Amino acid sequence: MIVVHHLNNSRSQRILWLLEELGLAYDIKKYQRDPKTMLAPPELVAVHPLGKSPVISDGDTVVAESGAIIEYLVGRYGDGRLSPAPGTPERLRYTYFLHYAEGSAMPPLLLKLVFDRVETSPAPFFVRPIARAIARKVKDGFVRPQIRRHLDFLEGELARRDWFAGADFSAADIQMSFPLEAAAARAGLDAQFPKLTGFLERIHARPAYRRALERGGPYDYA
Ligand SMILES: N[C@@H](CCC(=O)N[C@@H](CS)C(=O)NCC(=O)O)C(=O)O
Repeated sequence: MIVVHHLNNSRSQRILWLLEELGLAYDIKKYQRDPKTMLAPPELVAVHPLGKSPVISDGDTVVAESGAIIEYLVGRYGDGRLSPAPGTPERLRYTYFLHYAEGSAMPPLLLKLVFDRVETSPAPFFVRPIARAIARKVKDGFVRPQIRRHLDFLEGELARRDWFAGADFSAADIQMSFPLEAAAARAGLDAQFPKLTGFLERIHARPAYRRALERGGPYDYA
């Protein structure tokens, strides 16, 4: 039996969604973030040394890292579903977006989250203005323009084709959902980007997405 080690409000929602799309049976082991630090509880370290989610186990096999989990599940159980045929331009785009989502899209979004916190966290009065000024400088000078560049790029991609890999929905769209949901929640992805907001509406309407939400529990990014 496949077990998903699922942290509330996290990237592991994508894995539940993939399993629902593939119609596979699975169990969920739920973990709650610390409400103050938002970090995962230490029990996750027993599953994988990094203590992050998602992680899955499938018998004795443990797989961490969303992209690797998606490749593992689609390769082992997909029977050709949710991934374009090898050797095609669609397959190359599929591979690209599987890596791009975590390797390129998430870092500036994570920086935004961190510097938003620096700006708003309580600090001694003599440190506060300096911390805020640094946070603002990094966000204005680097983070916001980077996020804008990514969103413009992605909007252009979806202007050329319906889904990230090509004409058909694939697991690359599942992988891309998290950075886009995060950008919509806190980084300016709005109606200026009609292809991207349309993408989010289309994925949120998928029955498998809805089922995954029911099983996974509350998810703020959606
Ligand atoms: N690139 C990794 C990122 C994993 C990751 O950072 N997961 C977050 C949840 S969205 C987490 O476990 N955060 C809690 C923590 O770092 O303690 C992946 O895609 O699997």
